[in-house]
This record gives sequence, structure tokens and C-alpha cells, in this order.
Amino acid sequence: PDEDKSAASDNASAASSQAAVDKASKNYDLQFVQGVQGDEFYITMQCGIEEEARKLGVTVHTQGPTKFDPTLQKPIVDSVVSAKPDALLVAPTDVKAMQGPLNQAKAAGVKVVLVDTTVDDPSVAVSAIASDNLGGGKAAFEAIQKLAPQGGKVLAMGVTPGISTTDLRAKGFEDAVKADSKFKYVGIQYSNNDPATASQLISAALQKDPDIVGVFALNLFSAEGTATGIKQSGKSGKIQVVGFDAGPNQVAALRAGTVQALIAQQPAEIGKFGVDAAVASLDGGQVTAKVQTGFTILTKDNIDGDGAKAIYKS
Ligand code: T6T
Repeated sequence: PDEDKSAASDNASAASSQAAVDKASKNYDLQFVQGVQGDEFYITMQCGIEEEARKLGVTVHTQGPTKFDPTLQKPIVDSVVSAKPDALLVAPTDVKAMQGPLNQAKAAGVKVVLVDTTVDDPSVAVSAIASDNLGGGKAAFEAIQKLAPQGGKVLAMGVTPGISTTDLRAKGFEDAVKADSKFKYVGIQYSNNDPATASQLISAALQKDPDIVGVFALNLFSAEGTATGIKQSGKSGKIQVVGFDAGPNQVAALRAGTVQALIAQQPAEIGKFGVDAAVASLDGGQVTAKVQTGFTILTKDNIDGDGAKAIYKS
């Protein structure tokens, strides 16, 4: 709850420093390239982007690769850039592989805004807007500490190395686990953003270490697969599962008791601030280089109350 408050005040200051504009000076052409299509996190971000674009009087088009994969995202970015939009809002799928395409966008005069993920050299962008992913990883461990106060082995179910957001979540989690001698970090497994892979990996991990007490699943799809695998192993409720993100499936898992806590990001706000940054930059206004948005921790206790606001759209 403390994190929530400070994060909320970060948002307020970001909003006041960046959204001073009521209308853009002209109908700019904005392009949004998602990390992957069909992911409720990016769908909700798209809603926030479209709403703000309407408000400011600019046009936005959205595209995304069919998988969270830079070899599929790069050609989309290249083709978007060749049409010379005014701005590109983008969630790069890899810190290294997407640097070159974004450098080219900048060189072509396109204002780049990073939404959610980033690249090794974020100075390619006029602004980078993301959740407190490091803090989110730490909060995930704190949730496990509360749910399993006796301590024990914990595992991280990751996505793919090289994604800025999930790498930071893993680091925040690992550092926090290692600072508590009651817990033992048994490492990270990479599910490649595929629920079926996450399910197989968690089943295998539980065979190897049947005494695992908690799992932190780093995004929507890794959480979905983790919940399924634990359920199939007959251990739902015995192992504490904390997932990042709060799509409808994750909320259903929370209600069913296959997941105990969710860390909900604010994708619509990330998108809104992204549009504000693009327009401010195009109109020569003040642009904040780095904006951090907050998160809400959802449990069975708040999901039907205050927490309901944080559920992603599908
Ligand atoms: O967790 C989000 C996003 O922040 C991350 O960069 C990739 O995975 C999600 O889109 C959820 O699937």
C-alpha cells in the first residue's frame, strides 16, 4: 500500500509536467507499435492512447507483432518509419535488437516515445514511460513473505532474457529474496511468453524441488501458465503464486485461488503519458525524459472493491 501511494503521487507530478496541452497545434500522425498483439496489457494501453489522442486532436494507428519477438517487431517498425509519421510510440521487445531500428526512426526525424519497455540507449527517445518494474519485483517478494511467513524456496517464472521490464522485475525480486535469510532463490525459468511452456516448466521445477513455497510469475502469460501447471500438480493454494499484470484470466485465477496476488500496472496511463510526450515534443513544449507509473497489489480482499479499477481491458 505504501508503494501505491508514492507511485500515485509520481503519476500526479508526471501528469502536471507533461499534460499541460489541451489540444495539439495540428492533427499529428502518431503510430503505436505494441510489444505483441492480443495482450490485454497493450490493449488497455491502446485504449489510453486512443482516448488521449482524441482529446488532443491527433490521429493514432496501432500495430503489433503476432509474438513478443524482435525479429517480428523490427519489420513493423521499419515499415512504419518509412512512412514518416510524426511520432512513434513503441514497446521494444528487446533491449539490443530494437536499438538499431529506433536509431533509424530518430535519424528519419520521427519523435520516438518508449512506452513500457526500453532499449540499451534510451536517449533515442524524447521520453520513456514505464512502471516501477524493479520496485514491482520487490513488492512481489513482499507479497510472498506475507503469504508464506515461514520462508522456503522461491522461483521466478520469466519471459525471455533481454526484455527490459521483466529483467528488472526479476532483479527486484531476486535482490529482495537474497536479503531475507528465511528464503532461498532457486532461480528463473524462461517461458518465452507461452503459457503452455510456463506450465511445463513449473511442473518440472516442482518435481525437482517439491518444497517450493512461492512463485513470482513475471507477466500475463507466464502467470497464466504457472497457475495451470500448479493446478495440474494438485498444489493450488499450497504454493503461493504472485503474478505481474491483471488481465481477465489472471483475475479469474485470483478468484479461483490458483493465484494469490497480482501486481497490476497502469497501462492506460502509460499510453496517455506517451501521447502527451509525443505532442509536447512535436509542439516544442516541455517533455519529461523519464516518467514512472505505479502499480496496485490485488488480492481476494480488494479485487471486488477498490482493486476492480485496476483490471485490464480485453
Ligand atoms: O507485463 C506486460 C509488459 O509490461 C511487459 O513488458 C511484457 O508483458 C506484458 O505485456 C504482459 O503480458
